Amino acid sequence: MPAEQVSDPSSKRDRGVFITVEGGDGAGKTTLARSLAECLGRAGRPVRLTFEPGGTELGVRLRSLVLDPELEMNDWMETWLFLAARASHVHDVLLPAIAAGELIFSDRFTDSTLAYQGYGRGLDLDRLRRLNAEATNGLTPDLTLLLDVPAEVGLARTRARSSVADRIGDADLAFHERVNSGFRGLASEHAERIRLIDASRAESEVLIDALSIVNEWLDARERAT
Ligand code: T5A
Repeated sequence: MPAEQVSDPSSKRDRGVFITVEGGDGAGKTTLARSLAECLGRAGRPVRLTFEPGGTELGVRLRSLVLDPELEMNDWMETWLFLAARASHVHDVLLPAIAAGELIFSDRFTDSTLAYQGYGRGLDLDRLRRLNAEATNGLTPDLTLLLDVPAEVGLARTRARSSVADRIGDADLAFHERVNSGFRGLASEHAERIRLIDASRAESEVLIDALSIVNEWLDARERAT
């Protein structure tokens, strides 16, 4: 497997910063991304928040298809829908925002495909990596915050919030446990990019850790340029 390109802050003086927030269902990604954006915005670092599957009109429509429990599809069909949503997100939102020098937080990106379709569904990881690279035109995040929470805790959170079923959230516990251990494996494989955060704690504690990781990374980038 080719090594992932390591983020070099000094080479990115004029471009934006692309940060992803990843984790299993109900890990608290959306909550954290919003709070981070609020804190960083108040500190004079405005953030663009976006998400997958979604982020564009096409992405949002594909999201409703891929999560629809009434629709039957095999695991590769599911993968292609996520990848199509990603291609649209990269082309229409991420690349222009990076070129414009923005600070971007995306709720999920390529690691979700490796964790859910690779480790969760059992699809070939190298093929998924190649497809991710094609869908993203080689774009990799500068930094990834991985929220780690036991699968049953995350699922209990999402089910407490809504009883509406979705094709993936409703998969069995063993599936979500494979996804979580896949995410942890990715964090060890890409320790230079992925920072693991214990998300079983209170929202405020998760936010403090995440904020300190992001501020440290941004400060290091500023010092290097
Ligand atoms: N998917 C996605 C793939 O299979 N492959 C892919 O390539 C991609 C991109 C949809 C599904 O698609 C799959 C993964 C998903 O199954 P999604 O919309 O991001 O993706 O789905 P979820 O992860 O289910 O999103 P959720 O919004 O449900 O979870 P979040 O964002 O992790 O959690 P959040 O912030 O909404 O919080 C959930 C609840 O918990 C509370 C919140 O208030 C909320 O009620 N909460 C906490 N409670 C206690 N302590 C904390 N620290 C808390 N943080 C949040």
